[in-house]
Amino acid sequence: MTEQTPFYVTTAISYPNGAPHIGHAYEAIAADALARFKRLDGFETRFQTGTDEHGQKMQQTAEQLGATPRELADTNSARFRAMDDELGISYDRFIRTTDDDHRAASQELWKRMEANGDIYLDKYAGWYSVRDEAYYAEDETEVRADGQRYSIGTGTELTWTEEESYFFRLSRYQDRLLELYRTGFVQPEVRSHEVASFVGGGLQDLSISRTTFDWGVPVPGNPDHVMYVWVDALTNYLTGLGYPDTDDALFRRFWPADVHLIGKDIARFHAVYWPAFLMSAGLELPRKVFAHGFLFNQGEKMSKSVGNVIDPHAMVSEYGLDQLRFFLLREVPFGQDGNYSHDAIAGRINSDLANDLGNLAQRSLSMVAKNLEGTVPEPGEFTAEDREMLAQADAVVADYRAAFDSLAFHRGLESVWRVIASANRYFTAQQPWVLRKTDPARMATVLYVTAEVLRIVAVLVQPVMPGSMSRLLEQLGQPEGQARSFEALGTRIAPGTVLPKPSGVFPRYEE
Ligand code: ME8
Repeated sequence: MTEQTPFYVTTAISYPNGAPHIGHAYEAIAADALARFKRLDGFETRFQTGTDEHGQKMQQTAEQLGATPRELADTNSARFRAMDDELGISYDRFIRTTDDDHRAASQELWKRMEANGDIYLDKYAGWYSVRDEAYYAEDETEVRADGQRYSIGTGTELTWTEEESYFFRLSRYQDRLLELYRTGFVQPEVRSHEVASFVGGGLQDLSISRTTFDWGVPVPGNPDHVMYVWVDALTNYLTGLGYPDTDDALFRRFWPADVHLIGKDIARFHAVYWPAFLMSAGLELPRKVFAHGFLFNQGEKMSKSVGNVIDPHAMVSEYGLDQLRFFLLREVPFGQDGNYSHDAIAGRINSDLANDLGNLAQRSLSMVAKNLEGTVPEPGEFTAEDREMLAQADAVVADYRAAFDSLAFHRGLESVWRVIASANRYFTAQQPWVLRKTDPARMATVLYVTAEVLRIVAVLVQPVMPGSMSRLLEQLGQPEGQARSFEALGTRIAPGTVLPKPSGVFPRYEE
């Protein structure tokens, strides 16, 4: 057995101050597709997601609802976890920042930063957004007609905050951070430029504790303070590997993380604060921070007040799980903003899934069932067309892998669908239903080639549509395990393989 290479992917951990929405589902699905892809591609993969439960926003929301923050967190964290389970998210750990092991991890990180001389006590006076759990400098704010002050970047309301606070010497890390951005640490490029210009503009030290509420991790040695929620939130990526025990098998195997997958609104926290904390604590940096775009509802930002927030559960019920997963990853170039609309998803279900892939499978496999006793035939000598078809399917593996490794899911899927389109043209041109009478041996070869192309497609698309590709692979006589791994892509489907009775994998969407 060859030694597997470790791969650690994380999502952002969501605020459980309300129910999950489609933006949360989008991030979970993308990270899941990446984790499944790496597993199938032979990596020992660890995948972590969860909920970010401390801070002023949680405390305030709980007060408004007449609940304790803990009750609010328990209720909504369970909803996030239920969403993940419904979406088939294959996480290895669902972390909650109220988990016992997380307090120790956050406090240890703090102590390490303190030991490095990077933490001092002073007074904070400035603007704070509870919605964003973020501090903003004066020039990042504006006063609107209502006389209130808002964040220019996010439009959230700000409150003037003045209190004793511990500070982190972020200003010390400016040069090292700028150096880091030159290595491609932040992706896509547009986000890298954004953070580099923020850091290049000069860094203020960061307020990292609060005294006006108590829902958080206590600061070591001063229980009047709780940590700024982002300090403990970011630490979750370490907690899940057994930190502070750096000899823990998980920590040794999986740190540093290969990629933190997050949304573009929190790039600053992951690309500026987080690497600075880690440098200060003397820990290795994650290899990559990838910020995806935002999903909009027909071009509009989703918000509770507009009433256009999309519930992932309703989407799954309406369209089907794999259909939703496919749509989100195929439609939106990963890293850019994207749009959801009913017409777009219904269109993709009917064209890409039902027509292109579903029909190809149905047409070819039902011919195998009817004319070849449901058994993969021994092919005759391949014609130029057969060889070309197989060569195209073989070649897509490298493109797909390259696309997924750079998180360009849409590009990977697009390349597979080009093969499916060719296979449909090939099938139509070869007319196996005519060959059935005129040249059955040739028909068998055409059906063999088509089954082999379908096998390659189904193996590749598993990370995106695990359930339906599993059913398709079942119909192609490929048992779970090794036969479905990417390593098996190089071995042709075996003549003599007995296939179960075929049934449709992708129903059409009917209004
Ligand atoms: O930011 N489209 O939590 P969160 C796409 N707790 N992605 C979206 C989105 C949308 N419409 N709305 C939100 C937090 N997201 C912190 C993270 S990590 C140590 C702490 C994404 O619940 C968002 O960008 O506000 C983020 O990556 C994730 O959902 C959780 O957002």
